[in-house]
Amino acid sequence: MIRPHYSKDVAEARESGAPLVALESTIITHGMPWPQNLEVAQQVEAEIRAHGATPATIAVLDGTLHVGLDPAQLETLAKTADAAKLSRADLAVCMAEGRTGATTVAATMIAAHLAGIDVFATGGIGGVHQGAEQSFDISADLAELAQTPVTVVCAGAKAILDLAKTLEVLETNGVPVIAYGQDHFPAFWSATSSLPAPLRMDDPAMMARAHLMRGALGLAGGQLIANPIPRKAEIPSEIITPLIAQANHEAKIQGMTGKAVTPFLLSRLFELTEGRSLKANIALVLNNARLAANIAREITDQRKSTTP
Ligand code: PSU
Ligand code: MN
Repeated sequence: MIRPHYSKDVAEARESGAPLVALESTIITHGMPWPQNLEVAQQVEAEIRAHGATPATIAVLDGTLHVGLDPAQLETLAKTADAAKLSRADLAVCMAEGRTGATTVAATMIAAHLAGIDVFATGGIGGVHQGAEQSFDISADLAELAQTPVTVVCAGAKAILDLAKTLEVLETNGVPVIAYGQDHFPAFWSATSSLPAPLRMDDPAMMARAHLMRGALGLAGGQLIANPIPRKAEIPSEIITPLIAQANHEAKIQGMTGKAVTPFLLSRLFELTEGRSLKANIALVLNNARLAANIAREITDQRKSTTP
């Protein structure tokens, strides 16, 4: 197996068995505009450190798979306007060709697992797009959750997706979807939705226990933790719903397909909501970073206490 390049911090944490939290980089290159993308990436890393874990931002730089970026590398990536978007299908090709790319949820899970990292924090996952019955557009993130044993903390999924179908596909593929502290599935901008969450947990220690239990059962695949956006940062649905409809309509009439669809919708929503979506995004990503750090610490502690 290939050995990724570890940053100094990540290498030290791995050696001492300290808790680590993986972070994706597509949110930096294709999810937020410069320079807020860099500021948010730095804040998320700081939040994970403040909660007792080491952040490991994952990306491919000039063909090398990096697990943990130093501050200069993070800044370079945030400024790379033409970075590729790497999902499972693209990762090996980008590395073979010596190019630079940012990892999606799917590719970040692959790299995290390779590095022995159990927990990964992000904003929103990819899912089943609206109109998927025509377009067949279903994110590779869902298949990855079904096969790679990493616990992914997100704020649910954006309503650019069909949330009900997304939950159905996750259920079909045996992915536990666990809402944190509430009975309903959170919907990224909104703390709740009309959809009941398949599972609920109120304690990060139990999420850690379930993660270890899946491993002990030899089950492939990860867990999806759906952590609601803090209430004070929510965007009311009467504001966001028509803008999502507009963005989806524009994607359709412009003939967007494949991996271009999600980045197009994300950047249109940033434009359409102006500052508001960015503020909400920052609040929810930081909230996810905190929960992920707590789960990672619990996993480390529970492993120690059961290893003789
Ligand atoms: N949804 C968001 N923000 C994001 C993404 C999705 O709300 O940044 C990014 C993530 O990297 C996710 C990817 O893994 O888009 C999914 O892309 P696709 O739908 O093409 O699989
Ligand atoms: Mn897609």
